[in-house]
Amino acid sequence: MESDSVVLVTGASSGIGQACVDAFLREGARVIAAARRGDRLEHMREGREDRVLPLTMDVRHRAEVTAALDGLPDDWSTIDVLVNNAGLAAGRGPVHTDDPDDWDRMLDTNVRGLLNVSSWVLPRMVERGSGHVINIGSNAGREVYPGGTVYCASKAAVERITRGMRMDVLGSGVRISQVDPGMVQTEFSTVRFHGDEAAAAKVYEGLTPLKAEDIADVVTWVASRPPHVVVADVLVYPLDQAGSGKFAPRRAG
Ligand code: NDP
Ligand code: 8X3
Repeated sequence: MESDSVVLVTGASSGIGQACVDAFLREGARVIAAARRGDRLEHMREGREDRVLPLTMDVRHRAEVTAALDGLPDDWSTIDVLVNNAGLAAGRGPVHTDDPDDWDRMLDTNVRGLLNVSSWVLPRMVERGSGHVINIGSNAGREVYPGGTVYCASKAAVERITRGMRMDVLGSGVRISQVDPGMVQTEFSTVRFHGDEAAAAKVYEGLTPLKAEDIADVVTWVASRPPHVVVADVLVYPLDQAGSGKFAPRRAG
């Protein structure tokens, strides 16, 4: 990755995305930080106005995504690296009792949202003959667990999209990668449990989960390999995890 590259990070207002913004800035990049909560993005920009460009958009709505990206200032519109990170889980119940609105939120964000953003960025990369798309999947895309049916399906779709994209752009000079985190302590569980902080905190009790910065380190490493190298995919677990729902015995304290 060249210094002064332009990196677009979706889901930049929190967790892994926010950590990616900081990590890419440390690498010398300029970062377009995209999410729905524009107030947070404005806050992140403070003191680094020339290096961070907030972009408020809901990735679920293609017209909104297209309008936001069409409106980028000229010196920000050539995107060198896209980190498709915006995503969520909603609900942790069995599929037969889940709220179908939660399915829509997950599929619309994790799958259609990723495609909506890529549909603006990727053709321009292919036309230029350079660029790098890094999709954030999950260990949950590699296996399924009870109560995770639709979330796991959405992340399995991300994995198929990553592989297919790489085949589709083969020969164009564009790189396609995927980073699959295991358990990372972010706002993910608060969102999943619809704002129930106590239920969210329980997920991480007695374990040492990954930090968002651990994943951002991997993402910037993937992006900074020499141009002829494609890190196709990386799975990152905390020490205490060996699969979906497979954790070391919980320790007290
Ligand atoms: P957070 O909840 O902390 O961050 C999610 C980010 O996605 C927020 O910035 C949120 O911003 C953004 N987002 C959600 N919906 C939309 C939308 N419709 N349009 C635009 N932005 C949206 O969670 P994480 O940082 O943990 O999650 C980041 C990614 O990592 C997700 O794809 C998640 O599936 C994946 N992941 C997380 C793991 C974990 O254990 N935490 C493990 C494996 C994968 P805003 O609400 O402001 O729009
Ligand atoms: C998030 C990881 O295992 O909670 O992608 O589904 S898990």
